[in-house]
Amino acid sequence: MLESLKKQDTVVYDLVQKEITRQKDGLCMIPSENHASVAVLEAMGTPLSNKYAEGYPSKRYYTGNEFIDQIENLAIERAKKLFNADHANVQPNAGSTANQAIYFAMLDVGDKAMGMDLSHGGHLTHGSPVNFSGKLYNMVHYGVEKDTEKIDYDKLAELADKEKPKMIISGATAYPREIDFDRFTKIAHDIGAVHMADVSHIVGLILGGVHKDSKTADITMTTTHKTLRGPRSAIILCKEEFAKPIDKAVFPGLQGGPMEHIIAAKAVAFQEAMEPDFKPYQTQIKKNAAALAKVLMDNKIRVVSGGTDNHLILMDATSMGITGKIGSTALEEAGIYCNRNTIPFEQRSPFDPSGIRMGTPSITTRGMKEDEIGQIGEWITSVLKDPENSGLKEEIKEKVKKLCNEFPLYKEFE
Ligand code: DSN
Repeated sequence: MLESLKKQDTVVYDLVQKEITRQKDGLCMIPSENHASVAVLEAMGTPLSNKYAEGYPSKRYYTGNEFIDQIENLAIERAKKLFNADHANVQPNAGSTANQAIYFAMLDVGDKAMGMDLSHGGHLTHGSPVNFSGKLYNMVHYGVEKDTEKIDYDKLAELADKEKPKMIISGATAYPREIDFDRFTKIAHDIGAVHMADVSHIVGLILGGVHKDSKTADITMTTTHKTLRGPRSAIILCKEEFAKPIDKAVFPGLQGGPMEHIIAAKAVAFQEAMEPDFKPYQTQIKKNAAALAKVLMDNKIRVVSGGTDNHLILMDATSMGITGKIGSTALEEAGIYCNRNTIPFEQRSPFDPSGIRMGTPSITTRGMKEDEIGQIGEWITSVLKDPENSGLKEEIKEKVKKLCNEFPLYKEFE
């Protein structure tokens, strides 16, 4: 693969190869990343990228969309089947755009909506003051409780009743606990609000039957590249009554020509998620995360909320006497990739916060299970206990590489 690129542009080729080698030789423990299949990657790298297709299947503004229409329809049909949804829009380019489209469809500028606070695990687009969502809409935030570091649904209901938002957003990017989407729906509907679920992180777990479903939500969106393991992109699923405003908000509201090569890759990923090996994969992601949380806690590292119910762990690096930045940088030097993160009731800056977030979707894709997780947890602990020790980091990096070679990735890119 990549032969033409190699011949034509060695600069780009060399950098691509270095990145492939980094992914092969290191442990990706960033919970929002994954390793897509070669079939998904191939679909993205096709001449479908050349085609403009503003509009929707059979309602395009350009000619030449006979096969593009079939591809987009296939992606729509597979998404509807996979999620048992009334309606699917497969055009959003990214999670942020999908959320923007939903707000555009359901809210007017200045309207009140409610989302999880960023430092408690919410996403930037759930109303952070530095994001369009916080600037254009009157966003009220809920969070976790100080003692449990979990959502208290009774308090959430009280806040919703007091504030009366037009829309309630459930979902998070750094919340290690199961989300009760049905409870969110009830809370929203009791006050006449719309419930929008952002299931981007946990979508695979939901499809795998190891996390509560968001099917009662009025609108669900998800990115397609995290636990779903498809291309870097997003989709919106909704009840029929919201289909028209959602479609109008995506196009012509926000986007122009959809990326049909990415839509083709989404169709491939949706099919993969319907194959028999997908559910066991999701079950193993969750088992691996639980095993990792246990090793870390056994090693006296404070894990936010005392564990995990999903694919991610949020640890408090200050319990090791370091910051999230120091810890995540030291782990990177040992070939273990994760990200620094704020923790609930954060006292530090987002640039050098207290937390480190890590997850198991990518290493589970490689086939790693509890035995490997035990070893990885010990390596993580050693590095975090002694982050300045260059010899130790080099030694662990070599061990990480050896382990990764036992669970190889992308043989096609040798
Ligand atoms: N950047 C993603 C994450 O890491 O959770 C969310 O957009």
